[in-house]
Amino acid sequence: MTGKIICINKSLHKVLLENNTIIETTTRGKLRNEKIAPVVGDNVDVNVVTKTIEKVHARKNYLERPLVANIDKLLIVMSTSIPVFSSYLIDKFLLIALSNNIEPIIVITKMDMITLKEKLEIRKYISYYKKLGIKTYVNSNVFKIKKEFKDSVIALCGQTGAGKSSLLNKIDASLSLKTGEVSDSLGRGKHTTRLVELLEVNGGLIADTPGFSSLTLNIKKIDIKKYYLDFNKTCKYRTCVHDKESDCTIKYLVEKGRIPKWRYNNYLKLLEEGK
Ligand SMILES: Nc1nc2c(ncn2[C@@H]2O[C@H](COP(=O)(O)OP(=O)(O)OP(=O)(O)O)[C@@H](O)[C@H]2O)c(=O)[nH]1
Ligand SMILES: [Zn+2]
Repeated sequence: MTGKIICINKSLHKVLLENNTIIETTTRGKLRNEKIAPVVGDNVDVNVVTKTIEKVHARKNYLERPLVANIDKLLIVMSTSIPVFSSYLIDKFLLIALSNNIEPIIVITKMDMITLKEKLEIRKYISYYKKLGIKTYVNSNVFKIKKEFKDSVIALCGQTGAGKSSLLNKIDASLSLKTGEVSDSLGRGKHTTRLVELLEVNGGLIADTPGFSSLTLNIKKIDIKKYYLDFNKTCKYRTCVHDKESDCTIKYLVEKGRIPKWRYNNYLKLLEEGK
């Protein structure tokens, strides 16, 4: 029977089976011989009689820190104020998600804390991201955000205090996560290193670890433009990274106001962080 590993504790691998039951398995035998180490999130074939994992399916993505496979969606939670809004952080998380074959979804919080003028400013960012084809919601739109959880493995990231726990509480009140404290997204101590666990939330699974907020960029400079959606254009030089080169399509589009300056400045900053 197939299932998904939701938790690993030493040699015990908890698997959520397709019939919605949970079974505790080990990796005795074949897998061990083949030196395949299953991780949380892996889709596996389980022998329910011997309670062993027999096969690990191909992964759609694999992250080392936090150690987890097959994340479907990354919710990028960003507040409009306190902590201050940062399009740079959004762009960074977008890049990390897209380069790892994860669908990014932006959730803006604390729209109620800003003036009308500031709201218009934030709306400009929201429409640009939407234009790029990225789903962008405000956190009051719980109905739409809830739907994203169904049948998906979701991770949350964002600055401390952005409203991640508050959002999860709105999505599933039974989680009763503590908010407004220095804590991780599921209300536990920040410095206790724990293993990732997948929890059932609203018909989907959520990866329970604050580790996603400190995901780092691990991508070559030349590859950044591939995943920086509006920057994957052909310039005079094939190897153009849209920085100091001449005849650069992107720089032309920025000059003409077709790509916003902030988006280009964030790109240059991320380019510096590339390998
Ligand atoms: N006014 C307002 N306050 C909010 C909103 N969302 C969250 N908050 C408040 O912001 C504070 C921080 O929210 P949390 O949900 O704890 O933030 P977090 O992202 O989980 O923070 P960490 O656990 O530190 O990562 C809490 O006091 C929340 O009540 C919102 O949309 N509007
Ligand atoms: Zn260029």
